[in-house]
Amino acid sequence: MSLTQFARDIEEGLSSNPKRLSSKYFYDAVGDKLFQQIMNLEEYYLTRAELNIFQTQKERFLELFDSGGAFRIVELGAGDGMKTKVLLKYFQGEGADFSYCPVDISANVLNDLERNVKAEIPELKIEPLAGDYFKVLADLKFKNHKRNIAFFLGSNIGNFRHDLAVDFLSSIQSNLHKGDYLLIGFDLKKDPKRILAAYNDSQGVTKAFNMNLLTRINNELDGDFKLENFDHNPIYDPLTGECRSYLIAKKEQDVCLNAIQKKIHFRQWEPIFMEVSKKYDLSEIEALANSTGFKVVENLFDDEKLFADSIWEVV
Ligand code: AVJ
Repeated sequence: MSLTQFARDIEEGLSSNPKRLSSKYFYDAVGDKLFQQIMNLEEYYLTRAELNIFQTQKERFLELFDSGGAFRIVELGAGDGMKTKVLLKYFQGEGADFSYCPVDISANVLNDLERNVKAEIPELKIEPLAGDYFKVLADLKFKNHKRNIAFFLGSNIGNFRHDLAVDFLSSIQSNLHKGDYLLIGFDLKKDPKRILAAYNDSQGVTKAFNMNLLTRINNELDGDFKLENFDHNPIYDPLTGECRSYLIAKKEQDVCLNAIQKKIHFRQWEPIFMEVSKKYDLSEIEALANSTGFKVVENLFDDEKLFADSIWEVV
C-alpha cells in the first residue's frame, strides 16, 4: 500500500523531536468552516483590517495597477474572494482593462467563486485556474503577455518560517516578468496582548481549529487521539514576531495510528508545534522584498495600522 503525502507528513512530524504538525492540513471541510468562523471573531482583526484597506484605498490600487496597458490579477489561494471583490467591482466600474484569474488547488472552490463573482459583476473577465501556484504562474508567463499582478493576501505568508518564506517568494518572482507586481498582505507587529488574543479567542474557536487536525488524523489514519488529553497553547514572541501555537499533552499517553501501524508516545506536558503566524515590521517587509528579487513600490495600511498590503515590483 502506498502512503498518501498526508500520511507521510503526519508520521514524519509526530516522529520528530520536538513533535510537529503542518498547519496546511488544518483546512479540511470542518477546518474551512472553523476558519470562516475565526474570520468573524471580534478578536481576529486581520480580515477586517485588510478589507478596510481595500475599501478605503481602491482608487490608489487602481492608479498603481493601471499605469499603461491591460493587466491581469492572479489571486493565489482565492478562497471566497470576499475582499478582492471590493477591488474588482470598483475597477470594473471605472472601465479598467483587466481580467481576474483566481488560482486554487480546489476546482470546487473555484466553481463556487466564479458563480458568486459573476452574479455580482456580470461583465468581469474571469479565468479560474485550478492547480499548483507555481505551475499556473509558469504557464501564464508564456501566454499572451499582459502585466501580471499576483495577489497573496490575508497574511498567508505568516505561516512560513523565514527561510521558507524566502524560497516561496523567490519561486513566485522567477515565474513573473520584470515589471510585474505582487500584492502581499502582512500582519504588523503591534501590542502583544492584541496579537495573542487573536489566536486565543474567548469562544475557543481557534482551539477547535487546532484540535480539528487531531480529529482529521483520527478519521483519515484510523487514529485514537483523545482530544480531552490535549490543550491549546498559543504564545507570542515580540522579538521574532512569531505567534506560535502548540497542542500540549496533559498526561503521558500512547496514541495509535492504525492505518500506518504507528504508535506514538507522549510524555506528560509534551508539546506538538502546530502553526506559526509571523508578524512583520516595515523594515522586515522591505528586506524580504529585496532579498527575493522585488522592490517595494508602496505600502497601504488600514485606519488603525494593524495590517499592511505591500505592493512589490519584480526588478
Ligand atoms: C490563514 C494563515 C492567515 O495565521 O492568522 C487563524 C490562520 N490560524 N487563526 C493566520 C489562523 C489561527 C491564519 N492565516
